[in-house]
Amino acid sequence: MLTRSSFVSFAFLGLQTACLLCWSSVSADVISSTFDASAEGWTISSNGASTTPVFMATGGNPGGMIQDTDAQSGVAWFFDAPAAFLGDQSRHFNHSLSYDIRHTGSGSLFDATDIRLIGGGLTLLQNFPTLPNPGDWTTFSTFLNDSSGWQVSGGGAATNADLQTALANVTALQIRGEYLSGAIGGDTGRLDNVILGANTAAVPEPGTFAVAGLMGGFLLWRKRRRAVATELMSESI
Ligand SMILES: [Ca+2]
Ligand SMILES: [Ca+2]
Repeated sequence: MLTRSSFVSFAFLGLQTACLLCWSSVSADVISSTFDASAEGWTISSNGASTTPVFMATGGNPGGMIQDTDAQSGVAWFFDAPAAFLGDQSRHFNHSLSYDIRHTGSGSLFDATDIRLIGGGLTLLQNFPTLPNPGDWTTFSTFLNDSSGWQVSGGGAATNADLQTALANVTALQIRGEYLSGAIGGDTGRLDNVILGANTAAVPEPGTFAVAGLMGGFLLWRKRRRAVATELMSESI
């Protein structure tokens, strides 16, 4: 027979499981390129005749990486993501996007758009306030929400609705590969560890709030119930 205390235990176990599912669903669908054995379908844009990156089996962060060398003046060139990062990425709204960049060559670095996310008729831009450390791997990371500095090309700050529209049908995801002014043929950009969906933003999603609220309520109720029981027990001694 299911006693009251065992029912409460079952209910608590259920809530714990529900919470674990909330968090584990985030890491179950991570998309990544670590270039362990190939260029994984990445291409190059806005770099003159160069449209394919060079795969390097070593020198990455760690292991393999991809790179390309500046072949066109006037615009920064981009690494373009393959099909795995495109299409319906709605589930990654409010999730993280990160990657590692390393560039070679000496000279002054220039500020420019770092990520272009194109989809649903929108081009969303991310311009990080920092530049890669010369000669070192530098990790760049953002979240796909309205609190992370995304801008609509030709418009203002991107809203959550803009992010959701673009993510519903991503047609291009581009990461800047060029950071040095001038130096055609002399500066090389390297990319490793592109990871989409590894983390959620600090503010929990509504579903998580609901479960957390239920758990908090239950724990408060159980604490009060135990306090009453202890009080009754001390009175009976
Ligand atoms: Ca690697
Ligand atoms: Ca350059």
